[in-house]
Amino acid sequence: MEKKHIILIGAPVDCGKRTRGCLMGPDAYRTAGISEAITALGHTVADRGNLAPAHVDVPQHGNAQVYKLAENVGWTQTLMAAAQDAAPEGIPIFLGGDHALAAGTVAGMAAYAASQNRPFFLLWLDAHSDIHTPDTTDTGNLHGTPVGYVTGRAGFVDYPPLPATVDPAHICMIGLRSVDDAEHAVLDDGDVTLVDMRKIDEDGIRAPLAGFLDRVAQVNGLLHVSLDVDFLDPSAAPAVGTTVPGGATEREGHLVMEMLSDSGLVSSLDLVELNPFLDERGKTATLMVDLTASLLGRRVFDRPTRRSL
Ligand code: EXY
Ligand code: MN
Ligand code: MN
Ligand code: MN
Repeated sequence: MEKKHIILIGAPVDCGKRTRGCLMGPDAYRTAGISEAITALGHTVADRGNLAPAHVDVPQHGNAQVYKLAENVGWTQTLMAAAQDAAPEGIPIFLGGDHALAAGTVAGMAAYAASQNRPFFLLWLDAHSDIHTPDTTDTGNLHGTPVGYVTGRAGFVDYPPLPATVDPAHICMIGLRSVDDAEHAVLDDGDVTLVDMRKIDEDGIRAPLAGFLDRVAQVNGLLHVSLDVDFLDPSAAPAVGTTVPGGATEREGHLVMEMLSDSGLVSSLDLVELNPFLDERGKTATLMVDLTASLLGRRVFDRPTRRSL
């Protein structure tokens, strides 16, 4: 496999929800040996350490439920800049931190794609669609809103203006099994490719993913992957505050990562929602590191890949 330069960026974002613990995520991945796993595959790694949110003052949002808006906006600013700074140098892997971080990472990578005149695509591996806005969320937990922000939905008035919005038709969500009514209102007749667990039960995970990757390849797209721990079944990945039973198996997770690796299309990766406080002797952190290694070329047997990462 072609050797790459991987840039690890710690994003200890814990403001996207009220349950604390994701702030320990980046160091849990380091403790689980993410750098060593990547260099063992022949890649080079730069660890940029943990970032901190920009300091912004924003008024209280009209929806009184909204939680820690200023900190979420500050993180979005920081990560949007960090993504655009890192992307030209290699493959950024954002070590979360909760899914609120994707507002900044996805927006930043979409801006980078625009600067390269390449179409931007997003693969959302998650039990949830995270397409709320600050106005539609019932919980006020902004980790349920990053897709709403990057697709340009109204209601993100205090967030940075988007250099480039993400076309819903360029988003594929796999693993869905917990979608709120206000999210159905956007998704049911929308353009996001929806692969819920029922579809995976019936058709497997390979076919829908292969179809999406073919679409990305046809236009030489740039693909950002956002992997939420709760995409996986809680029995395989218990260390997350928003577990939903009936998730993807460990092998389905590896198949997704191996197919992504073979496609050669992945430009960047979020690892989000790991809460080490809820883990079982590092089981979940280790699985997420192993999945990252599969994305970066780890195989039991070498196979003629169609394209390297
Ligand atoms: N849809 C629910 C909410 O808006 O609070 C649950 C969101 C869970 C978000 C996690 C990151 O995927
Ligand atoms: Mn201030
Ligand atoms: Mn999520
Ligand atoms: Mn989720």
